[in-house]
Amino acid sequence: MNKPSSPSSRAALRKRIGRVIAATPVTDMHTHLYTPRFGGLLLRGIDALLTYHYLVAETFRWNPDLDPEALFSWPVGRQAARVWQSLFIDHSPVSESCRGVLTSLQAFKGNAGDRSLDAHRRFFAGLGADRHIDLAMKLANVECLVMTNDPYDDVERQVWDKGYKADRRFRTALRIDTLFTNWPNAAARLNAMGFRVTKDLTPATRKGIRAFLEHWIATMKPVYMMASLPPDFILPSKTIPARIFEDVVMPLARERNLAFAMMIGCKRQINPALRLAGDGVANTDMATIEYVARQYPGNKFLVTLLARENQHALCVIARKFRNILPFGCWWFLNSPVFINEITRMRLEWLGLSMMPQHSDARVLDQIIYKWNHTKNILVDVLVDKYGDVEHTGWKVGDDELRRDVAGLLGGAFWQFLDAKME
Ligand code: RAT
Ligand code: ZN
Repeated sequence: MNKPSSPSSRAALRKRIGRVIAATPVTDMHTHLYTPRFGGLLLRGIDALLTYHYLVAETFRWNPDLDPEALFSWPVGRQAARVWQSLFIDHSPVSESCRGVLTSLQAFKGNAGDRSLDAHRRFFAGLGADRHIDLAMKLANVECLVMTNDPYDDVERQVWDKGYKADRRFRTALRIDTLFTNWPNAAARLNAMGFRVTKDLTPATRKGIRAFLEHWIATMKPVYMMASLPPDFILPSKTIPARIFEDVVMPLARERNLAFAMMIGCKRQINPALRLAGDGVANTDMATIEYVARQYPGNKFLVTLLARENQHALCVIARKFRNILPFGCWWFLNSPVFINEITRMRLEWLGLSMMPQHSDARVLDQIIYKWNHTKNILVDVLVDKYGDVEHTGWKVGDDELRRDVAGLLGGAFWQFLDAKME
């Protein structure tokens, strides 16, 4: 039997891995952040951090008398003050979302301990958007943020229509949920945008949808297309969303060699009163993923699933199909207990051919905590994995370590996007 490595060589390995992870720039492959050109769509600063929907959901738990409608009607500052009082002052902020606020504050200010919300507000008050982005990216060591760009979003579309100016810190991703979640509405709005479609999926309608996608691919130059798909999105099937996916989206994605990101497992609005905070989780039908991987070997799929129960099956499918790249610990799975479990499982079954994390940040400052918390876990996990390898006498050199970590923090994603399947 191999002898376990001595504590001192483990400590040395931990130091090496920690240094490499800290020094490696990150590509954050899915966020809800925007360039300054998108104005108010880019959320940042303490009030936005506190009114993040994860914290809003927790706040209602301590405020049984608070009508959600009332909270949402308040100015953001007042909402933030209630969250601060309930989650940071009346109780200690131990949940992952609360801890995240503190980690971000600590990175900016050296210490998050101030109980005065106004003191934290003063810190952010003087920061312009550009400087704020640079600072947050530096503190998180993120070199590239992939936005989520939805042509169905009227506010966002106006920015594109006026002319978008690329920003070297950001990339775009074309989000098309609406085509799959509510076709009658999607069709009406396509017509309003000048793309001729009818509610039946006639050849002319397929052409109209394709023209819409081609227009937005040309305008946005996305690095991938994406959709969060509802639990009842099953393939193959005769439903209109399924036909749009197979007849229109797949051929176009293949022609352009554009990966399609499938985010599955969100059960929208289980408590509609909570609005953005009202979504739940549902298991994914894994046969749908098997089907697309097998049926479309020339297409590429970035896949993240919301239910913990589906994570093992996703690893197994990715072992069989190289056109599947599992990514991230999404939303309700982005907490230490699950990041630890899922990252270990993926490394054990897929090696380094996966993307362990994306931030899903909706507020700029969140990139700091989301990456800091993940990197801490990645150090633990990699110390175990490289430690096990080194027990055999297979010493991992610094160059090899840097190569591997660069892959996990972005390289595997870019390589997958460039790859031609078949
Ligand atoms: O993680 C989140 O904040 C969710 O609200 C969603 O944005 C989800 O990530 C999505 O992209 O649909
Ligand atoms: Zn998201």
